[in-house]
Amino acid sequence: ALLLQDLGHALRDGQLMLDYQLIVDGPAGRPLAAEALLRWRHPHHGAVEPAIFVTLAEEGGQILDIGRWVLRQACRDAAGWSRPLTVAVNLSPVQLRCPGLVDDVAAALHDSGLPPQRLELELTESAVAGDEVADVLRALRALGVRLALDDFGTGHSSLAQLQRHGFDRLKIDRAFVAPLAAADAGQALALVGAIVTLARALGLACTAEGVEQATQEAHLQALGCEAMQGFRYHRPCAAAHLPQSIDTAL
Ligand code: G
Ligand code: G
Ligand code: MN
Ligand code: NA
Repeated sequence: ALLLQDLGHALRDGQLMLDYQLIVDGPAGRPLAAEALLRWRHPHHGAVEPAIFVTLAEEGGQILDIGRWVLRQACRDAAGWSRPLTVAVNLSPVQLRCPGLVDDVAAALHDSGLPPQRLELELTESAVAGDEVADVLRALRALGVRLALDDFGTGHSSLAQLQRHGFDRLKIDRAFVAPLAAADAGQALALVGAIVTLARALGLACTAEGVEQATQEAHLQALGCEAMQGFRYHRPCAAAHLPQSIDTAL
């Protein structure tokens, strides 16, 4: 409860920040995108886990102000990068159900000058489960931004919804990527292979999350997954350090 009170002024007091993690095109490691990851440095407790404070902010309603700030900050950061990488921004289901979202996205793009096709919004399966989000997803697509389905395979998704909502990308949850490192990865290979095939059938791009090892990378490449994200390539870093990571990458 105290944490929730502190969250109320964390934004105003400059305690929230964005880290970024590069997403690359495979073994060569050429960067394609960077995902913005929200961080809270609490004055007494230090770094608070996003899994904890994002949930608190959703319950307390602060996620609307925070989410608006994330969108603006991420677009502004990306507009200043030396290469035209995509910036991926996680959206809360609460934001998706708030009427102002489309205007907020449009304003963040307009004020930063970032071309809309360089912004990719990451939504979870549960966030897009209902029919009531169809209109807002259509309006977001009309702005020209990209839509990615995050943590794919861990929630409830109907294939009909995947296609109808016009997603551009599936992000394979790291729960499926982790077992690809095992010696007996047969079942994991079959699963990830099926997801990649599904993505292709629906005309979606595919990103594997949580790639840490060469074995995982080799399997993912052989299965035709074109984009990789994970500690193997890049650890999330402060916004101020990302330009250097971009410049030293291939
Ligand atoms: O970086 P880390 O693995 O700790 O992130 C934990 C969770 O927090 C992830 O599920 C991620 O999607 C979520 N998250 C990170 N940044 C944001 C954000 O800006 N907004 C929302 N709603 N969730 C975020
Ligand atoms: O739910 P979402 O996919 O948005 O969460 C992204 C989170 O995954 C980030 O918090 C990031 O720190 C974490 N992450 C990124 N790469 C790796 C990895 O290679 N291994 C593990 N365990 N976590 C990772
Ligand atoms: Mn994500
Ligand atoms: Na994810």
